[in-house]
Amino acid sequence: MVFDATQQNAVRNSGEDDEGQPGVPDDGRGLAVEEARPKLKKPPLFRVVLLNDDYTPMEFVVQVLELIFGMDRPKATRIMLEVHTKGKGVCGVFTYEIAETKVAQVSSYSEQNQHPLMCTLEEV
Ligand code: TYC
Repeated sequence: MVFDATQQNAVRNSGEDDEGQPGVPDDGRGLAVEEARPKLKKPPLFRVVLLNDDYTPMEFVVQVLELIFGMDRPKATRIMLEVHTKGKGVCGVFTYEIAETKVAQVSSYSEQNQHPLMCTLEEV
């Protein structure tokens, strides 16, 4: 993360007398400078949620979780079974672009293999 430490706010300080804001250095011309607060915000995060269906083979879902979400087989199997029994399950939490890309990859890989497997985004 890059923060421009040279950003400064000019703050009017009292001129000749020595009564500026405490702790704010005076430049001798009636102006004091203080560091601006960094204008950084955490990006919004999105859950990629896998949905159950009656047709996609369990083995295919496990492969998708390994291939697209980088899970090992035990974790992929656990998430697949969670989706199978509860109707949906979280594959991971990502920034918007990455989450959208994962959803598109799941759709395209499932379509290529003629399975109706679906997943969606949920803002965290
Ligand atoms: N319910 C599917 C079956 O019985 C398996 C399945 C699991 C499908 C998870 C989709 O996201 C899914 N073959």
